[in-house]
Order: sequence, then C-alpha cells, then structure tokens
Amino acid sequence: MGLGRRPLAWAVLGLLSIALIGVIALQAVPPPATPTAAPQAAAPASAGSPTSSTAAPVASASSGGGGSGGASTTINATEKDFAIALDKSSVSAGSVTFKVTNQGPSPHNIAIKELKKTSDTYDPGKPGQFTVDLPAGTYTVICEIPGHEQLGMHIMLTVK
Ligand SMILES: [Cu+2]
Repeated sequence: MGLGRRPLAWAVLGLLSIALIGVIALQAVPPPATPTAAPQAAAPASAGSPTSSTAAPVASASSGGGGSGGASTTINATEKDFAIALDKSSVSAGSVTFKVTNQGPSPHNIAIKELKKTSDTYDPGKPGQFTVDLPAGTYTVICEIPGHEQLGMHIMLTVK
C-alpha cells in the first residue's frame, strides 16, 4: 500500500525538481545578457577630495611709492555751512580715513576732488567716516554737493 505510492511520489518530486530546475535555468539565463555595470559606480569617490591648493593669499608687499607702504592715517574733518576744517594739513601716503563731523545745518559730504572719490552724504549731527587710498600728491578736499565748494567748502591736503 504505502510502497505502491512511493514511486508516484518520487515521480512527482522528480517532475517538480525538473520544473524547478527549468525555472531556475530560465531565470538564470537573462542576467548574463546584461552587462555588469555595478562595479563602475565606485569611480566618483575621487571627485570629493579637493586638491589641497597652496593658493593661500600671500601677503605681497605692495611696492608702492617705496619705503613703508600701508600707512594709515585718520583726519578729523569738521564741516559746516560753508567750510571744511581738517585737523591735519599733511599726511603720509596710504590709507586715509576722514572722520567727519557735520555741524550743519545742511547735509554735507567729503570728496577728493582730483581723484573723484566722494563719501556718502552726512546729515547734520550724524558722524561720518570716509576712507580713501591717497598716493603722494596735493589734493583738494571739498564738499561735492552742488554749490558748496564755491561757497567755501574746500581745503588743501598734502600727501607725501
Ligand atoms: Cu556741503
């Protein structure tokens, strides 16, 4: 009884096995057709490392007029209707900062006439600051608001 069914069971198992092998074989065939693209994904890793540039800004000594470049001077400038007063008439070449006090009543600015460099316009009572790089020379410091220079807002400044 039991023995009689065994061959059938084996036959079924055999068929199932063949079927499974067939399925596996069919499934196994397609993959080789596709090119193996996976391993190449590792390439971009090199993109992230910046080449350590030795391009750090090197403080190059600005060979300006010679001697000690980079002088920095502050001039107190007092403006009013209509005059400019500076607390220095001569400064060293380099960066010059005007600290402006506007005594009004009009708004005023400060400008280096020969260099066409002009500060913001300062309202009366508002402090102003204007920095400009001045090579050696003789300059006219003015208020550039129309008419103000002609009314008296000009003064000479020597830079050496
Ligand atoms: Cu003015």
